[in-house]
Amino acid sequence: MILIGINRSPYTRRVAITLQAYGLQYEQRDVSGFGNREEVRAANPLGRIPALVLDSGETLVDSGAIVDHLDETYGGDQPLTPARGDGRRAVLRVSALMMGACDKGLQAAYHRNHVPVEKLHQPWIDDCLMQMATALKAVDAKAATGSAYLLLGRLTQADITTFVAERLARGIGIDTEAAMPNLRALTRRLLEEPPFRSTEP
Ligand SMILES: N[C@@H](CCC(=O)N[C@@H](CS)C(=O)NCC(=O)O)C(=O)O
Repeated sequence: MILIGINRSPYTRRVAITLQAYGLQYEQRDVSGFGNREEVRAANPLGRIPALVLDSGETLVDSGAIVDHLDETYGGDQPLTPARGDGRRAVLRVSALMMGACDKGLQAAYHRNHVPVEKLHQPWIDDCLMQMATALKAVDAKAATGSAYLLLGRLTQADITTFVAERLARGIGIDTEAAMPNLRALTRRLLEEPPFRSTEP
């Protein structure tokens, strides 16, 4: 399999961590949506990373669809997102919050980076960052037990999406140490595990 994208992208890193958590071999092409438009569009007409080229040649796009395929194919009876029931709903809820938090963080970052200085609208940036922080705080409350994983007593997609969202939040200036200390402690622990450590950009 070939993973298209750089791990600085939270969505790409989510897929990279998932591939490694399942013990899968893959190659990675370090390309970004803005820096390598042609190569990215050849894999994904929307021009976004990640994309995953399967051994059959088929290309999957969007991190949610990719991890769903990996769960179905390699997850056995303990996929990172459970196949059904309360556990599935709980993991999907955290994953949706954390992927949405990444969306909001990147909207703020794109506005900062792609809009001429005289057109910057700080209230919009502040609002996006506030939405991201509020979602992270909701997950911080879940991490308050201090257990190694957020849900189900084992690694799930809830931990992976939380990990990448916290990393992005820190990168764009949210003080997660002060505002979400439980969540920060969780991501420190996760970083000790090989799939998290080896995907550090
Ligand atoms: N919902 C998508 C989001 C992917 C996404 O927004 N990727 C960013 C990189 S972090 C990107 O390629 N942005 C370039 C663009 O939107 O033009 C997913 O989960 O894969």
